Amino acid sequence: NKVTLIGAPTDIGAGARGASMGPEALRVANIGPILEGHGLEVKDRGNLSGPANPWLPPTDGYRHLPEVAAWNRLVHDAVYEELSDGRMPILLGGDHCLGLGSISAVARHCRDTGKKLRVLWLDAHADFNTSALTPSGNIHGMPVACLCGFGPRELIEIGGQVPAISPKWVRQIGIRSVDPGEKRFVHEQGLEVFDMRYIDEMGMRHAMELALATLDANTHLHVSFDVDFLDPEIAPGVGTTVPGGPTYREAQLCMEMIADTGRMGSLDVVELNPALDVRNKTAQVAVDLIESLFGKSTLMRPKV
Ligand code: DIR
Ligand code: MN
Ligand code: MN
Ligand code: MN
Repeated sequence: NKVTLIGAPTDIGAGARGASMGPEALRVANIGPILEGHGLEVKDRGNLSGPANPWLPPTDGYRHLPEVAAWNRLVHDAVYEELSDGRMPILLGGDHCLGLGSISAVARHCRDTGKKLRVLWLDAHADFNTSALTPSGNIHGMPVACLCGFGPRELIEIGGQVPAISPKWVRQIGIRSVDPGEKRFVHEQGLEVFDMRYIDEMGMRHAMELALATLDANTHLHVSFDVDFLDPEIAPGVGTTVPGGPTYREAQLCMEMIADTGRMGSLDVVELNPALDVRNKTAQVAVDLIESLFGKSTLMRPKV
């Protein structure tokens, strides 16, 4: 059980500055030692180094496209290298545009090894915008669309095959903010979304049972954890808070049910913004939840 922490200190795709400080805040919240406490061999390969944030308005519907592409190539290469080495990559973001580099590398690894890929997208947002649909030009609102082949060539080609993934492989949980054009596109592409209304009506347990239902022994499960998934009451340190997210208990259950599958092969922790946090509490809650993702439980539990 070998994991590798990969820091990607950038806010290049975000609408607020500060997610570039995320990797260090997660280290300060003891992510490394806490994972070691669960019997994992942890390597921290430090931070990637990419272009600075020029903080410009959109060009042709995108903000900072060349810089976003450069960061994602770095992330892709690092994640792919760790997977090829038989280690589980944990991407410490950085904003969620980096899910593109990370998941395109995971998809490539799955093609190499004949594994089936499932992507669990924990987020307040669907991140399914395109340059025509986006209200902001911020590429952190576009990675799922890019992974599915809808985006500029320099982003969709990063993993060597277009599209990198099929919308059928994605399950989204916790969604409660989708832009008007994006909403139609999510529907057209048939993304499987367990939004907050679904969780209110059916409960986190049922949502996760369905989201995890088609995993098998040959599945690589990638978890992309946007910290704004969480209710802002427990996680204020993010650039785009949306009220009405999962509570601490609901989020714990979500993570524990993922852990129970034993299928998680890679993880992104993104959008943590220490500039907006309160005494690093959002980093601490994120690390606490990541601990559950790696098997922390209150009692001994029978193997399922
Ligand atoms: C909004 C905000 N949907 C946009 N997106 C995200 O600008 O595309 N915020 N991902 O975290
Ligand atoms: Mn592998
Ligand atoms: Mn996101
Ligand atoms: Mn989000």
